[in-house]
Amino acid sequence: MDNSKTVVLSGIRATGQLHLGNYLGAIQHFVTLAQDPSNDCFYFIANLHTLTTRQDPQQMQIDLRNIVLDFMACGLDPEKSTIYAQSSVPELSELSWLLACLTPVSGLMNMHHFKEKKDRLSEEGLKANAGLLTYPVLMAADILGPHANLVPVGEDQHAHVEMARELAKRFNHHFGDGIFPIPNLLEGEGIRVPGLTADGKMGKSEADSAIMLNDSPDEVERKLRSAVTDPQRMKRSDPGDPEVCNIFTFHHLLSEPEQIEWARKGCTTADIGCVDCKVVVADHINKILTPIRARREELLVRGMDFIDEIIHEGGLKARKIIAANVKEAKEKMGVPSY
Ligand code: AQP
Repeated sequence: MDNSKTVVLSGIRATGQLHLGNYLGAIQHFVTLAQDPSNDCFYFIANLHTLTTRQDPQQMQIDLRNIVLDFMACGLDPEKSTIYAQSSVPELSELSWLLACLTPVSGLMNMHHFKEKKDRLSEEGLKANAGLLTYPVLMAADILGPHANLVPVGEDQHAHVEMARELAKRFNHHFGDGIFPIPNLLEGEGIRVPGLTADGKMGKSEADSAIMLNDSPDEVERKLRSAVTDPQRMKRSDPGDPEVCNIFTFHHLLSEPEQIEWARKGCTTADIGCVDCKVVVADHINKILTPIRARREELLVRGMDFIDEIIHEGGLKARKIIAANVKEAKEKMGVPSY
């Protein structure tokens, strides 16, 4: 490993098809960062994290392969980035234990992500498992394992990266300066792409509320057409409030400033209807998805065996690097392999 490079790391759970939120919040940055030769990029499928909420062995393996296919359709090159499955690196679970012993339980219980997922499970009559509680510790191991410097993630994951930073500082303070680099988020706020339905989020398990990367142009238009807008705007002639409208958030994410102003003004004066706004957003989304769809088709012609090969090779490479770092961390903590 070339120590002069910036180590970039990020992961995606194997919980379904990738969606526009994954692309805009994370994958587009993966692709840009991977094009910079001063970066060494590690992108993985967090299949151990998947187990915290889903435990369907066959489906997880299908999702994992499809995500790697989509990574490549979005423009990642396995020759330039290390693409692997979390489960190929058992040392991550070992590091997670070391870090868990430095983590107060209260901090984990207060994590917004934990509370939200726990509530969603309880709505389905299910209980949160201990893995869900310790999710951020395993994520810290994912980040600190390859000595990551930069972690491109959407806004929902920022608190987890903050915890990884705290754990790196705590570890270094107790066991030796400079053992783990302190990982940084990408500069800027981080984005959250909203869902399309009233109470849904843009997530992998919410097909109606999310635009999937493999949705057809017609599906994108259909989903946008039925998306919620300002609930107070009942008729075309009613002025709307863009600040409470998810479609306006899409304009902020995808449109040029003049078009954002057109949408804001047109909505508040009732000069344009919600359908006018939605047509423009659907068009922006289809422009992003068209080349991804085309590349996925090209890749699929090769079958899926080459995807297995990529995951296998990436796993070997990532494991070699991470295992050496975890060995050092164990030794510093006084628990070497005897
Ligand atoms: N809506 C989003 N906006 C911006 N970024 C997002 N990300 C996810 N959703 C949005 C970013 O994508 C990366 C991987 O996300 P994940 O696999 O942890 O989350 P998910 O796609 O929401 O999948 P879940 O949690 O597995 O789905 P559900 O909850 O539907 O079961 C991260 O960088 C994340 O920030």
